[in-house]
Amino acid sequence: MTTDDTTRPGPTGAPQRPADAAAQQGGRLTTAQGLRLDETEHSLKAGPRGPSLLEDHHLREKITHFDHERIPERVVHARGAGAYGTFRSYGTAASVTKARFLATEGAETEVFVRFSTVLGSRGSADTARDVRGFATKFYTDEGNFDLVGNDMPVFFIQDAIKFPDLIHAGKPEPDREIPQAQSAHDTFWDFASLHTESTHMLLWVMSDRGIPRSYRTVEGFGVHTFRLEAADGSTSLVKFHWKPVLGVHSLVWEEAQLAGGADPDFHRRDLADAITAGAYPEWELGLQVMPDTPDETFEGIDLLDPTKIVPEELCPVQPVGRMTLHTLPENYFAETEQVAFHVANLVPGIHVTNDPLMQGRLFSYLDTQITRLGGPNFAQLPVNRPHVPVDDMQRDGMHQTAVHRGVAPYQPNSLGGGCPVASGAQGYVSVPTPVEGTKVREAPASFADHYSQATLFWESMTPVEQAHVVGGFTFELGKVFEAAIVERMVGNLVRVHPDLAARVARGLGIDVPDLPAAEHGSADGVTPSPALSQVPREPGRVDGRVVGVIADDGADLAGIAALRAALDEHGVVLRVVASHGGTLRTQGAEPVTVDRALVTTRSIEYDAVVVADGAAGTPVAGDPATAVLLAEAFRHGKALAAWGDGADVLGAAVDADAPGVDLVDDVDAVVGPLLQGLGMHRSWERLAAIAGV
Ligand code: HDD
Repeated sequence: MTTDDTTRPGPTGAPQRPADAAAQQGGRLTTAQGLRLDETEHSLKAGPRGPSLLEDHHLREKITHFDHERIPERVVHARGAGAYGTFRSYGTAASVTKARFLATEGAETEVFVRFSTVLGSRGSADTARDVRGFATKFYTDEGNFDLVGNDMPVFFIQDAIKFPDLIHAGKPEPDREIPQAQSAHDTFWDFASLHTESTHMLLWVMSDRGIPRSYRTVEGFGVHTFRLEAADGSTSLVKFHWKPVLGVHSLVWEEAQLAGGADPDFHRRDLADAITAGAYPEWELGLQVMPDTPDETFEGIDLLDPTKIVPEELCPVQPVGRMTLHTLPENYFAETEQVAFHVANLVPGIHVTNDPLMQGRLFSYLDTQITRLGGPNFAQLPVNRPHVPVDDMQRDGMHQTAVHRGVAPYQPNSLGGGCPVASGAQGYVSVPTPVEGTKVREAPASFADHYSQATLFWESMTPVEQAHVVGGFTFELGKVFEAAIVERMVGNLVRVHPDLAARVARGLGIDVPDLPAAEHGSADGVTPSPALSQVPREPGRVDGRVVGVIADDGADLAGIAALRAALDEHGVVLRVVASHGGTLRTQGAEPVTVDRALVTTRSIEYDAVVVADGAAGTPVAGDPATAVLLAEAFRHGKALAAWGDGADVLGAAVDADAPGVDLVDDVDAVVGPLLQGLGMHRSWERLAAIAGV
């Protein structure tokens, strides 16, 4: 899905590379030692037909470097895309934290954000059903603060010691190394069904949240409860939330699967195209602030349990600042691949809690970077370097790029004038919380509640969203071969809600496991949280959305120009889809550039599709690919419209009486319904009818 009107379409409508993209570092080709080379086409040989010579240093240097171009991919979150931006504080957080980048009104802090999937390898498809990582590095004037979160507010496990088990179960199975980037296989559901604390998270992943429309439309969550400390020393327990200004939107499952094949870079491309076109993605950062009580609970919810949310209706999210992503990395490897986040990168006023998942993470990130980035000096890489002076006493090690001066990298010293000196109370001081206890391998009793919030999530979904959750479980469990695993999992779903279990069991063609009534999940006593639903109550922003218009030579090109102008006013991008690339011509009208030929496109590229007057009877109307495109857009709940005889083409492919399908006489009448449809993201009524709910 692209908003890249700055790039011209190529011969078949695919965008062309900007002209300046060919520039390298400089004008002359050299070796790594700066020696100018005569050429790089032929190795040095003993005669044109002779063997290559060992003395060809250029050949050996070039190939040796190439042989070592890859570094280990991240053990999780290997596939990602990033961007730089700016965070601007509203100053409203000053009452709860002394962190300057939050507490100071108007303070601007540079950030780097990396979005990711969790399970897939670096080259896997973006639209796999999965959790999305949402990691933000704030280069604050007090040092780097990393908020290493996800697009879901809970997690599969309550204790970091289970993380290797979770990931071993979710990654491709060890014998054949399949399936790639998918949880729809036996080992994942074996673990998930036996490890019932995952159930709440499973509902999130099987819901529409597991297949976001774009990185620009995901929420972000710090997941854990943090302890914030204000300037007066008072503390609160806080959860971080990122709210996308464009709203929270998802794909539908078939769309996600199609995108996985037709455009595996769907989310990466979308982020890059939006930023290139100046449609900068934005999020508001918000806090749920709860009292720092000795039992660390809020309204009975254990704040140290990362499988629990605090519903926004119980504790509203208070906005504290806004982040705008405006600059793309120039080099994927140097920046997006080498960025290293760490939950332990904190600044004064922000502290960790004893959440056992968070505690384990405090160890893991530094440890993994040492392997992944080849030693302990990765903080010197440009993308990781703080934007404040660094005066540490770390020395040497692999890939040391600093030339440290002086002879006294130790404390106390007199040879270095005592420098660098510690800052005392002006530095990072841990909140003096009391710690005592008997050594045990145990969880608190409240962690044993594995179902109540899964039920809360289920109850908070609209019927069409519930149908999608059922579809998610049915698909994934339908891919599991071991019947006992499927049965065990459906039994767990009974504990969430018997209706959910019955519908999944029906889809799988199995009986619902017979559990004692006392173990059945129930909506009794559950107060749904409407904030968890993604169905918009009113139309949201439409800028950056993409409308495809189907046309061919002879179509109403003046109408297309008028439609483009009308949509442009709302920041909506129009793309002309035709039977061929190049240009469309109609007598008496200005020619129109084709953005996508049918052969290079698929329905997934458009949020809405329109058929132009004059399209009937043309090659584009007769091509079966057009009928497929329209039928897919219809099934995916997208706004559809046609003017003039375009109605014949649309009406032949889809049910023209269905909600969100508008056949009109004049192109002007297309605009209103289109904007309404785009603002609602989907025709929820049509999706509900398709799902039979
Ligand atoms: Fe993690 C990467 C988020 C639990 C161990 N994690 C990683 C990234 C994100 C998260 C967004 C990618 C960062 C990037 O873009 O470079 N992880 C989470 C969240 C968790 C979580 C929200 C639970 C609330 N993670 C978690 C646990 C452990 C790890 C419990 C280990 C005990 N995570 C890692 C890691 C990674 C990582 C192995 C892999 C690459 C990296 O760190 O830099 O250390």
